[in-house]
Amino acid sequence: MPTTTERSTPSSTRVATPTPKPTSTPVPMRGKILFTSTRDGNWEIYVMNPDGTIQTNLTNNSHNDSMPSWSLDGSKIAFASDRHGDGDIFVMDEDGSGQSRLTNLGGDEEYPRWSPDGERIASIGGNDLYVINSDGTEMRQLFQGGRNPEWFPDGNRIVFNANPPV
Ligand SMILES: [Ca+2]
Ligand SMILES: [Ca+2]
Repeated sequence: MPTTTERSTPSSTRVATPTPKPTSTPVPMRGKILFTSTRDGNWEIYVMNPDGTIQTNLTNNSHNDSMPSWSLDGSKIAFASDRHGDGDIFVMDEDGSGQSRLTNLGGDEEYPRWSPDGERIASIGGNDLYVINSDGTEMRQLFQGGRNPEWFPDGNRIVFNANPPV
């Protein structure tokens, strides 16, 4: 008489639920647009939603505020303002609070651009290319005769229009 042997099958194998892994470091997306306008009588920096709603004047003074630049994480805005006579670089929080002056050269400083790590700001002062720490320290001239600086994503290089004096 045949004997039946019961095969024991392994009880259900537990499959670990895979933990989703981020493919890259997420960059905060604030979904806001910075722009400048003279609609209130002089140059001001505004922020609005991408659909044009909730337009807020962040500077709101009687001097010219322009050339806004987001830090990569969206928490800070660098900009140029002539509120102290000539153009200087300022930094403010994303809601317009905490406005502080970073530069004080005799001429106009303009075109501020954040380094990718938020530690430095490139700008043009008197037609020369400068880099300054975002806390206002260690301003250094990098090149005589330059415009329109932009950082490479690696933060180690800056591209700009060279216009050296003749
Ligand atoms: Ca203004
Ligand atoms: Ca200045």
